[in-house]
Amino acid sequence: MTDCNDNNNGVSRRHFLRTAAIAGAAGAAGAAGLGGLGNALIPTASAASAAKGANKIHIAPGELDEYYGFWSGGHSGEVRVLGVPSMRELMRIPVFNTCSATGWGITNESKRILGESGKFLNGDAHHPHISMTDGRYDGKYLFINDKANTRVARIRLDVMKTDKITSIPNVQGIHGLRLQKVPYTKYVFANGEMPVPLINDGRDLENTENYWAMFSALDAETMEVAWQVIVDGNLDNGDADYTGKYFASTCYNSEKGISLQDTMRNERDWVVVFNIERIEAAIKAGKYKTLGDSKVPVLDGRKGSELTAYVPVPKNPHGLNTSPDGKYFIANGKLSPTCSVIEIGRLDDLFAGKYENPRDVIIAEPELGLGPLHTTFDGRGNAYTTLFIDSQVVKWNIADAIKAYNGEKVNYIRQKLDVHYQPGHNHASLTESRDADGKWLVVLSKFSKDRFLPVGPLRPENDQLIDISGEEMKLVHDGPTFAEPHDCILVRRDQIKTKKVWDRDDPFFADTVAQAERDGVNLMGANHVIRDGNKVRVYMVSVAPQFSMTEFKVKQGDEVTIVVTNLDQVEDLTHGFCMVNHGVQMEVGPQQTASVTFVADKPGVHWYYCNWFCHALHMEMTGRMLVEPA
Ligand code: CUK
Ligand code: CUA
Ligand code: CA
Repeated sequence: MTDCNDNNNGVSRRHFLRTAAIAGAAGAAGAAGLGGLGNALIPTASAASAAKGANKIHIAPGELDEYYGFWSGGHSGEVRVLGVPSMRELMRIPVFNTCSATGWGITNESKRILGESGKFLNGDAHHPHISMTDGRYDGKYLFINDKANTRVARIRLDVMKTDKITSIPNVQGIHGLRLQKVPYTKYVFANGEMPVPLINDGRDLENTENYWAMFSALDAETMEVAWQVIVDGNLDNGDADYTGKYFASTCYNSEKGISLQDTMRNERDWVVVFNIERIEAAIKAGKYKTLGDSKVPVLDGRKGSELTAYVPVPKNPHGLNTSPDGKYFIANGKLSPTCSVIEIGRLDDLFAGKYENPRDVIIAEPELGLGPLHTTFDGRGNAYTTLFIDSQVVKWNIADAIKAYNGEKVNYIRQKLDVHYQPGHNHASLTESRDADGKWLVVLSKFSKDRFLPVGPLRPENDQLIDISGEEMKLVHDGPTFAEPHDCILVRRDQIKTKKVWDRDDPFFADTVAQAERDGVNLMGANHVIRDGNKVRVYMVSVAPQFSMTEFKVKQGDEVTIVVTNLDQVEDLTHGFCMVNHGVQMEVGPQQTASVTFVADKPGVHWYYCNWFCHALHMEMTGRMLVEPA
């Protein structure tokens, strides 16, 4: 019997997985690990009973989805756009990766956006978030972090292209990323995860006491780093509140440990709350310094600072999520089976010094199960927390959890649902906004194991769709994904407005248009070959199924720039340009100008062709570059 015929044996396979995960975590944790955590005895609703949901999942051919979903692509470095609830993948948006199809990382337009960091061919995109106005998605931008190369990128949602990428100084590994929600997304908040020396130039390698992590705020419009705040410990995940005043982050490494064991030494780590008002006032008052070559103002938010408050929570917390009613920050326990609920309404008093014990802002600490990582909300007072080790999602009621914390005998757990397997993030529709509508829940499970046809040792992950519109969660769809979406965001389809063809004055290719103007070239018109020393700029247009220029001549060693403007105005009529044997390939959308530069280092005849299928005669859409020997 093969694995995948083993349908009757689901329970024991799950059991095996769970045991393996605990063994793994406990092994890592050593003696101080997971012993004594346990509350896996609450009855679970079976996945097999998840037959019919109240929501309509089947989207017939030709029908459109209700929601856009934006998935981070993890260490593939991209962002993916899905339709929800069909879970059909609609598009991929290259960000920190190179893309053969669109030429991202190859074209001049993308290289300008990638800047110096374009030398990196990899990225690790974790947290996609959409800009907001008054706590509601405004559909303008999507921001995403790059943990691998310490960057933050912005995607324009009108064209679904990356338009800015910023490398963050003074920190290493941007992990948590969230946006200011109110009054609007003025700041993009980015958590530096790995502590490093303040000036990390080799002068101070060994003294880990002098390693620090920082919280960064980028101006969402300019994408410049507005300020940074040094913290104790490190920063993992965070979220902003609905007043615009506070941002909270988990820290799992209060020990500033270097080894895994070190990072689990303390019984408690903390949530650090940033007082944005006070930070802005301190910047205005000039109470900052700068570090090394960086001009970014840096403030000191270490313990004792009036800019921050440190709230102890059980060891090694992970996700931090703001409830859509604006009342709570919820820190997910990870190594503790609990979530810590912080009442945002108490933070003014905390910063005013009215609490002796900062833990007095915690108003509930429900025990949920093993390995709580991330929490999401239905807008009806319920929270949904992923339990990594238990491979479950637990639905719990926040108000009841508060009652239980106050000693009342109430059961705050509403349901536990098996998911497959080892979930990281989960995300309910519109959950990060005031509009949280409690319809769909996506659970991003890290392991798929036996859920799909086996594809070799590397398996897909499994993003499962759960109907949460009724009392009971119902699992309705398995969605295999390639490495490795960490997170996703669901937004109503009317909240996104996309263009069908490019505007000719789009900033995406404005620099190329400016170069054409300097060359006296009308991009919409005739062909031009402009020689400028050994630089040659070749301007042509495309109209299906032809390039206006079917041959041009250059000399061996010339640096050739090809500029193609797609004159087609027809929706969906994208052309491409590929120069054979030159590593050159790009997308040219309707009314777009795109350009690519390479060295014509081989004498001879080199064909180019259109690589996006555009016409019955697409194969014939070709031309020749004739390279004279030097
Ligand atoms: S992290 Cu990946 S499962 Cu980067 Cu949001 Cu929690
Ligand atoms: Cu133009 Cu294919
Ligand atoms: Ca710790």
